[in-house]
Amino acid sequence: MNRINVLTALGLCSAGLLPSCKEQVTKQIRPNIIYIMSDDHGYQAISAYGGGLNKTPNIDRLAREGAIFTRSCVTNSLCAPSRAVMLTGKHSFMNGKVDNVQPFNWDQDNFPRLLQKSGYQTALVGKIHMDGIPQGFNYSAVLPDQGNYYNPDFIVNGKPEQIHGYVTKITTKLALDWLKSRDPNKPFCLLYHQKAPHREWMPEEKYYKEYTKKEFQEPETLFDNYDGRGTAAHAAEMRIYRDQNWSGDSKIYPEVMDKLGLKDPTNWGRNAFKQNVGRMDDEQRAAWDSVYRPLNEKFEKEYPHMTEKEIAHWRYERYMQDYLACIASVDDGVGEVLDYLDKNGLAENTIVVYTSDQGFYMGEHGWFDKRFMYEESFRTPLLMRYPKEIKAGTSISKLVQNLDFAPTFLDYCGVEIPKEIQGESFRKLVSGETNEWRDAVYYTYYEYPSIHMVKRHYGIATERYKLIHFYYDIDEWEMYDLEKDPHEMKSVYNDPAYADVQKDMHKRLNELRIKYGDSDAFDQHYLKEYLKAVKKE
Ligand code: SGN
Ligand code: CA
Repeated sequence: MNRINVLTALGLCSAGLLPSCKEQVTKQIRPNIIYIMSDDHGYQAISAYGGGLNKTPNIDRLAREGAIFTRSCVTNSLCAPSRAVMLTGKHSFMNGKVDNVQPFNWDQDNFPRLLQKSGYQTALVGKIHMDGIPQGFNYSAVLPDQGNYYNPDFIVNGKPEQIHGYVTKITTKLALDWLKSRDPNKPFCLLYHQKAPHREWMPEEKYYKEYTKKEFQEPETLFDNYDGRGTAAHAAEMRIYRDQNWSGDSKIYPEVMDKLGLKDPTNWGRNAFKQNVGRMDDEQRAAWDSVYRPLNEKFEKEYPHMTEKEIAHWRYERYMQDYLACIASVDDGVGEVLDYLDKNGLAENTIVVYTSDQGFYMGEHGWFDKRFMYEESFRTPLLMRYPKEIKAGTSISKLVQNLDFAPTFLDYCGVEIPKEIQGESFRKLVSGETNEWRDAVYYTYYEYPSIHMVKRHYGIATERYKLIHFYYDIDEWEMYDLEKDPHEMKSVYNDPAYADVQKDMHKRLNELRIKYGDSDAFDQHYLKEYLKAVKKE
């Protein structure tokens, strides 16, 4: 399609029939973009990263036919802030969306809008987690807030609509429907954002049938006691064993909880469970019960005789079964979209990116959730295919960030990168044209006090070291040597052997804060706004 258009344009050009023929040709050969983002998908759960937990054949295709980034990371490991960074190419303290609570200002520039202005058709499908009608899109079909797994509500071009079925499959269908209905003569940019595998993990029927039979190997640090780290790791409320709830997370029916005397003081999990399965129709509910009821019955019998360790293992496995089953549907969706590109001759000229809004803990340090600047949540998967420029089998270990997407896409599409954008285009890095790249990144996290109780922090990561400052109701520094301590088990802050490194890391952190324009005044401002906003909720 694109080639034919180009030839037609060239024909017309040589016949002198088009006034601005050079412009026409460049416009028509501009690449398409499909930016796929899932929610809370840690790199450990993508087989191309070698974790061994599950198989993601379709996502892996992107690595095989394109590039895998082994140290791609976020600037702020939380959903809505990460999305705001991705759209604007600016750090949280610059785009204003520092946490999940405060509003996002859609009036500022975002890369889809800049592409749209330059002739692209743009669409956003799935989770965006920001109020207001998305701006910069010819079509949007988004989930309100977190969205639901079964029979979800969508907001289609501003209008609410409930769609029957399973959210991951619906999101894929909406994306494909839009691709099929677009104007084939214009380049396109599609943001295809899955809600899965966000908590509380509710898989699709065929996959809960399969995954509830699976067993998983525990990570080395499942029984971490946080010695060697500061107050923040101890205080966080994200332990699978202690902080996941029985009904919402582990899918133990409220009546079974009652029989076993299992507690849920706030009823959060019970309500979530009722709400989640309450959305199902009779058929969906019967299918669910055919698998989860026997599982509950088995647990009811075994629980009274289980040791603490056995319960911990059970909870870990229950979590992994549902979490990874949700990812299986996400992977199917990627497969369908790649098939569509193949069948329609679009694979060559379309940049396909797979990433997540942040990483996630799968039992490392005993945790689930994210937020911390520690590796599992700081890093996020990134795979990218663009046969025209990226060699199959490329692996990039440089520190790229979600801050870089906007400038990278604008670069590929020949659109000028606005000055206020803080990220950098990694186009030449991934094509192999250069190996020059930044060697340190800056991180901020603000949402505290809040669910999971991860303290406010900011920090710097280089390829080898990481320096983090936890502040607000504590004032503690931590530093890690990732080469010697890849699981970040022991802070070496104030260890005399690292005195020089520590001094240098402090200096570099200050430089980054100046470079990106961060300051204590910003912290104070956002803190005030945050406390005001949570009071209102
Ligand atoms: C919900 C989840 C949390 C999660 C936040 C933010 N609890 O509150 O575990 O950290 O969303 O996630 S739940 O019981 O309601 O599922 S984010 O990805 O949207 O930032
Ligand atoms: Ca998320």
